[in-house]
Order: sequence, then structure tokens, then C-alpha cells
Amino acid sequence: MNPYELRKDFPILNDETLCYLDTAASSLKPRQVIERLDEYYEKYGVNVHRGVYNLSYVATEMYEEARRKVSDFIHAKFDEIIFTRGASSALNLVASSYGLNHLTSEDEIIVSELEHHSQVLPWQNVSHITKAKLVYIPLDSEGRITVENVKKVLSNKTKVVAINYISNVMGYITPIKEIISLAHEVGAVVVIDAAQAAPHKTIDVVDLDCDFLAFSGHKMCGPTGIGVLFGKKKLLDNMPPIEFGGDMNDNVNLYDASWKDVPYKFETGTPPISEAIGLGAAIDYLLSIGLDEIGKHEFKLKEYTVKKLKEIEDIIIYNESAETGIISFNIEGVHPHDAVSYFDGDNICMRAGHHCAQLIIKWLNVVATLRVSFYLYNTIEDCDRFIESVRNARDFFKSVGF
Ligand code: C6P
Repeated sequence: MNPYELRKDFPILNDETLCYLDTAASSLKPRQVIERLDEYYEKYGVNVHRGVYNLSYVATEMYEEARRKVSDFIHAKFDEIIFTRGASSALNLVASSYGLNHLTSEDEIIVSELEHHSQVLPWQNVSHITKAKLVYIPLDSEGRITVENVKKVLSNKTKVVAINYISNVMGYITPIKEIISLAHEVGAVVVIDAAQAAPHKTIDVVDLDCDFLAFSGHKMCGPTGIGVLFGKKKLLDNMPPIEFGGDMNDNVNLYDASWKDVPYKFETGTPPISEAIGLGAAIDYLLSIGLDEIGKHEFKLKEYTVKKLKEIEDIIIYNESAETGIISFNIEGVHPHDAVSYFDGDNICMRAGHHCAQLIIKWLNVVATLRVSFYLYNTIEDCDRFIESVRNARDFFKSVGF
């Protein structure tokens, strides 16, 4: 994998002064994806599943071809892939459809403090409505979800385990395969938030045996406005739609209606057509490089950067042992938003705040963190520029008495 060659695929990186370290929020987009979007709009940009004319057939074929690419990408079946607006809507769909219709006050839902809000808040809502109890996995001393700690909270009451594959704040890889197997022993279904995993790591839903898995297109070189929910067919078949309208229905009568089969009963209205096609292009692009190669590259950059950061005074790193390309840290005594504005002055883009995961920020007992997240287009030179900027920021803020 040659990041210097790959950078040429990203028009935004024509600005050589740009140092983009915020892929966990959204990745940059390569020309190959942008061109596939242009092609849709320029050559066959019409609706799908509706028109009885050639252009609409072409659009439908391309849209469904994208579903095929996504299903192959995670080793699912074609009709187990539902297109959504993003990981958040995919996770909400599971909670609203499966959760609200299968859980009662006798049941328990297991989550963790390491979750993004889009995995924890939908289940809080299910808990409020159904009175099912929300149970938190105790995190270990580093803030990880461990198999041992999951065992402590799993019981015959557990009906849902909703956890992340990779944390967007700590970058830890959760041992989901073992957890899924344990959850199945007590009859629970497992919902995996793979928003930070799908862009960086091969996912095989058959091997994992997960029941539901969600991710977003825009974090993996694809367009915004498109996400994926994978669900096992037998579960999806028994879940009601949560949105009603055009194209999801079969027969409509005055007082009732019937629904199409999955996945279509969950895809109401005109779907995100160009976005799905663009996601297909993103998958082609990532597979042509190799996901595991990408993951290894990011990890190397993270290891290099952590080593250098540790040489700077007043730097606190919260996730030194992460197996991925995410670093969460602070400069002692400096508010992360002040620091990130300083970095912006050097044209370095990164995120500061609670990263839509307030529970882990509270667990860390800080107000916010700075976060660096690497991807296939980042280089050692990016790391060096960033480290230099951190050193200067630290010296500047100390000199003005922070
Ligand atoms: N995290 C971040 O900066 P959406 O916004 O629907 O595409 O993805 C939501 C989501 C779900 N789970 C995890 C683990 C995530 O990291 C995210 C998005 C971004 O960390 C934006 S808050």
C-alpha cells in the first residue's frame, strides 16, 4: 500500500498544505467515487423501481448492483442489506422495529459506556417505553469491553446486546465474536455498531454470526447520506416497518395494507440512489487496496505518533494500547477546543469534544478530548507535521500562562 500514490486519487489533497486527521468523523472522497456519482447524474439520474422505461431500469440495476457489492463486502445475503441514511438511522431502525416490538419489562438490554450516542440513545428510548432494563457492561481499567466483564452482566433476562466493533473515541477493537457467541447461549440478539470498523477492517457477518450490524458510507470513502443495516433474514422478516409510504407497500386497501419483502419494506420513498451507487464505488476502491492493508498502515502511523507524542511534556494519552489508527489525548491544562483551533491555524483538521460519546468522556473524567484518526491517505509526514504543531501549541499555551 502506497499512501503517496493513493493521495493522488483525492482531489481535496491537491492542497498539499492540508493535513487531514479526522477520518473517524468522515473520510475524504476519491475521484473514483466522485466520478461514479457524476455518471449517475449525467447519464441515468432517474428514480428506481418505478419507471417502465429503459433509463429507470438502468438506475434500478445500478442501485441493486450496489446492494450486491455491499452484501459481498460483509459476506451477507443480498436481501439482508437495507440501505439507510447512515449508521445512526440503521441502529435506530433496529431499536424501533425489533426493540419496541420484542421487549418487555421482564427483559434486559446490555450496552456499554463506550458506545456512540447512536447506539445507546435508541436503546434508552426502548427502555423508557418498554420498561426493559438497560444494563451497562463494566469497562476494564483501560476503558475496554472485555469478554469477562460481559459474562458478569449476561443472564437469561438479556434479550439484546448492543455494542460497538471499534470505539470512535478509544479505537479499541471489541472482541465481538466471543461476545456474540455468549449472548446467543442466553438467547439474546446482538447489534453491532460497525461505523468505525467497516472502513478499516474486513467484516464477515457469517463468521461473526451477528444478528444486526450497521455502518455509514461517508467514513469509508463513500458519499454522505447512505448507511447500511445488515440483519439476519429470519429476524428482519419478523420486524415491522417503522416508516410507511411509497414503494415499501404491496397491496393497499382503505383500512390496511401489506408490505413488500425485506429489504424493501424498510426502504420507504425514493431511496438514496446516487449515494448507494457511490458507496458501491467506494467498496470497489477499498477492496482494490485491501482493507487489512489499510488497517495495518493506520496502526503503524498511530504507533509512530504515540511514541513521539510521549516525548512532549504535558501530553496525556488515553488509549495508548489501541489496535487501530485513533489517538485520544489532551494537553494538560489546555482546553481541547483551544488546542484544535491552534492546529487549524496549521491547516491540520482534527476533532475535539465528546465525539458524540459523552459516556466514555465522563468515564475518563475529562471535559473533552482531542482526537486524531488516520486513514489510507495519511503519511509519516502528516504525523510529523501534527507532532510539530502539538509541540508548538503546548509551548504557546504554557508561555501565555494556561
Ligand atoms: N461518529 C465521529 O466523529 P453517522 O453519523 O450516522 O454516519 O454515524 C454515527 C456513528 C455511529 N457509531 C460510531 C462508532 C460512530 O463513530 C459514528 C459517527 C463520528 O466519531 C461523528 S459523531
